[in-house]
Amino acid sequence: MDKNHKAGFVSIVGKPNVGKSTLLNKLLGEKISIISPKPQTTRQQVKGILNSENRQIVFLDTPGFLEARYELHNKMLSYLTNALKDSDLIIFITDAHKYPTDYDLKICRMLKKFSVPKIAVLNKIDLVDAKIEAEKVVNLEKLDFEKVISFSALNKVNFDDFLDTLTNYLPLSPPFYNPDEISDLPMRFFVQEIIREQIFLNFRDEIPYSSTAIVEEYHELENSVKIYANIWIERKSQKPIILGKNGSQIKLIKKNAEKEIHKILKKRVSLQLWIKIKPEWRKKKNALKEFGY
Ligand SMILES: Nc1nc2c(ncn2[C@@H]2O[C@H](COP(=O)(O)OP(=O)(O)OP(=O)(O)O)[C@@H](O)[C@H]2O)c(=O)[nH]1
Ligand SMILES: [Mg+2]
Repeated sequence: MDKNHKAGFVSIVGKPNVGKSTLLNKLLGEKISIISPKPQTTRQQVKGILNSENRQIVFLDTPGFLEARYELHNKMLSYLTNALKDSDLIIFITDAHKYPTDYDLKICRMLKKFSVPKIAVLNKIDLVDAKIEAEKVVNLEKLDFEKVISFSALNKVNFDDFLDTLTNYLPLSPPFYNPDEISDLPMRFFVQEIIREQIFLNFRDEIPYSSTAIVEEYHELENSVKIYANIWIERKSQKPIILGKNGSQIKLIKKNAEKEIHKILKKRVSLQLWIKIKPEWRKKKNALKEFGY
């Protein structure tokens, strides 16, 4: 192994909906983490590994920082703090259109506990004019960051310089993971996330937040994959909404999720979905454990 090889953990933190998962996917050039226009899309720590000859950057996408209202939120916050504990570098990301909110400032205060270097990213600059962008950059520069960088993760950004900047802060180390891997999470996890993403994209109000998906059976053959999954909801009244008229909504979730899974596996995908009810699962420790949170 090259003695100049660098490797380390970089966590991406910020309030919900600022573009953490979008940034992770753009940096990796692959869709690892699900994205939706709604806050609280990411619920767990999602690892994405960027490999090149001289470096391995292990990115940790985290759930957006929030005030815990349910046991599920406590779990989400624990994924966030665990990621921070493991980090060699922290990327704090914020929305140029909204910064500074109370939550942004709360996170910045919380980050002070972690003595590793921190970089601030002002994201979504496509939504503000240059003057506002400059003002907000100056504001962030007054805080405890080694560097402040602004861009729009949605647009074409040349991330090479950004990655070099991150690498500067990483220790000399051999890789932690097999350099052929982009994540250490199993395909079942990605399938569950893809189903959840479809629920976030296609339903409003409480439905996305009351839902989770669990793969019950996963059979991968040479050219095809057969998956059985349950969508868990909290109330009986939510079932007809997810089903839709003549099953139109659940068929849409199935069709879109199959397409997304196909993109990853390049195999024929058959996904069977069932709806199940567990009242108030977000508040119950046992249910959360059963659902992998
Ligand atoms: N206009 C604009 N939208 C963006 C940009 N980056 C991300 N978004 C959008 O912001 C929304 C939230 O993006 P996510 O990546 O899911 O945000 P997140 O921070 O991971 O959100 P949580 O997982 O809920 O904490 C999505 O609709 C993205 O398409 C950007 O640079 N400009
Ligand atoms: Mg996210």
